[in-house]
Amino acid sequence: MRCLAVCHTELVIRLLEAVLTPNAELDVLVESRALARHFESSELPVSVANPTKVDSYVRAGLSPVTPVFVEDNGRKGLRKVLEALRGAGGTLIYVLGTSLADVRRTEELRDDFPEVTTLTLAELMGPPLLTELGRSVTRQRVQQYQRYMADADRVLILTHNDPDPDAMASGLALRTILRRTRQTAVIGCLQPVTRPENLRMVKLLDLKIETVTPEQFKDFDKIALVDVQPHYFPGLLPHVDLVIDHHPEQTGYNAIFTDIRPDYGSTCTILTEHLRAVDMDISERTATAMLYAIKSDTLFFNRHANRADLDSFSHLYPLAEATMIRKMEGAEITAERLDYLIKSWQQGRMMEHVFCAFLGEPPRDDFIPYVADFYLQLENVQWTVISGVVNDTFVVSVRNLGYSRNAGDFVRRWFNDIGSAGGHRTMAKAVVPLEAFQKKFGTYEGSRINQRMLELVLEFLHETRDK
Ligand SMILES: [Mn+2]
Repeated sequence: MRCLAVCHTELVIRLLEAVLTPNAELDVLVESRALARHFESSELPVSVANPTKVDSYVRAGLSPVTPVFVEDNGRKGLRKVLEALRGAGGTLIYVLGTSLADVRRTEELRDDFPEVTTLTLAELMGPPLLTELGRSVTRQRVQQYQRYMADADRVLILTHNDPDPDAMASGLALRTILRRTRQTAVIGCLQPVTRPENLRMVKLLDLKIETVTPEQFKDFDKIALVDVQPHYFPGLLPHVDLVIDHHPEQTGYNAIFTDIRPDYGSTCTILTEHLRAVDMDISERTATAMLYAIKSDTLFFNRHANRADLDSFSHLYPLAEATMIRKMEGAEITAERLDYLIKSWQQGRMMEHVFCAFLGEPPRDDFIPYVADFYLQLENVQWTVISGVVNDTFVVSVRNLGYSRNAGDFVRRWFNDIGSAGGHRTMAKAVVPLEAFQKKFGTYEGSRINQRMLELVLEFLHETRDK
C-alpha cells in the first residue's frame, strides 16, 4: 500500500515513517524547502510542493485508494488543502491534529468534508501512555510490598471460606509475586472448598489449600488477604499486612498495603496487573488458574467486567492451558445435583411464572443457587425462588430474567430484619437463622415453607404492580 503525507513538522513525518513504513510505502509532501532538506540523506521520499494546488497531488500520483494524512498545523490553509485533495480525486483523508483546538476546527469543516477522518496525536498516543503510567504506579506499589514481605519466614495468604477459583488463583498469583513456595507461603482458609467444580480445580491443578484455625494466625509472620477484606474475619485477625480485593471497599481496619478495586470483575485481574508491572513470569499452571478465575468470576464477561478484565484475559490466554480449563469446567450436572433437580420438580410449585421450591436440608448450600439457576432456563419461568436449610440456617436464592422487579428488593423486603439479605436485580440471596424464620413466618414444615415463600413472592410482585 502506498500512503501520502502532507506535513509541516519533522516530528510528524518521522512518526508517520516509523509507524507506516514497515508495511506501506510513504511519500511526503512539504511546503518548506528547509524542512525537505532535513530529509536529504534519508531514504524517505520528501518532495516540495504547494499543498493547496490540485496539481501537486496529481503529480504525486494520488488515487482514490491512496490514504492521505494531512497534518493540521493550526493555520487557515486546511480548507484549501482539503479542497485541492478532493479536486485531485482523494477520498481517504485523515487530518492529524495535535490539540483539541485542532479537532474543533476540523469538526467545523465536517459538513463540507464528510469524508475526512479526524485524529489527534493525543488520542493516538494517550491510551498506551496512560497504561504505561498506570503500570509504573502499580510497579512501585508491588515493589514496596515485595520488599516488606521479603524477610518473613512464613506468610499466610488467606482467602474467604469455601474458596472459589478467584480466591485460589489469586493465592497462586500472589505467591508468585512474593517469589515463594508452598512451604513459605501457605494459601489458607478457615472453611475448606466444598463445591464440586472448585474441588475439581484443586485436583486438576494440584492445589494445596490449607484449612487453618484462627489460633494458627499467630504462627505466621505476615498475613495477606486475597479476594476478601479483614471485616470478613471480625476480631480474629491480629494484624493484616496486605489486602488485594475487588469487592466493595470496607472501612474500619488497618492494613499496611491495600489494593482494592471494586470496579474490577475479579481479584485475578488486579493480580495480573501486578505481575505485569514487575515483569514476572507467569507459569502455565498459575495462568490457567487465573484465566479460569476471570472467566468464572465474570460469568465469562456476562457479569460485571471492565476493560482491565478483558485486557488481563487476553494477556493470560496464550500462557494458559486451554484443555485444562475445559476439564475444570467439566460437566456441571452431577448425580447429586440431579437428585435435587428432580426433588424440586416433584415438590415445587409454579404460579404466575414463578417457580418456587424448598429443598429440605441439603448437605451444602450450593445446591440452592444451582437449582435456582437451572429452573430459570425453563420455558415460561420468569422468577425462581429456591430455599433450603443448611446448618440450622434458612437459605433462599432468588433469580429472575431481569426485566421485572428487583430480586434484591424482594429478599430485603422480607428478610432484612431477621438475617442477612441482599443482591442485584437478577440474583439475590438471604441467609436467616432458622429460629428467626420460624418466629416471623410461623412454620417449619417442608410444603408449608414452600407455600409461604410462594405467597411472599406473589405478594411482593402484586404490591409493586399496583403502585
Ligand atoms: Mn472474586
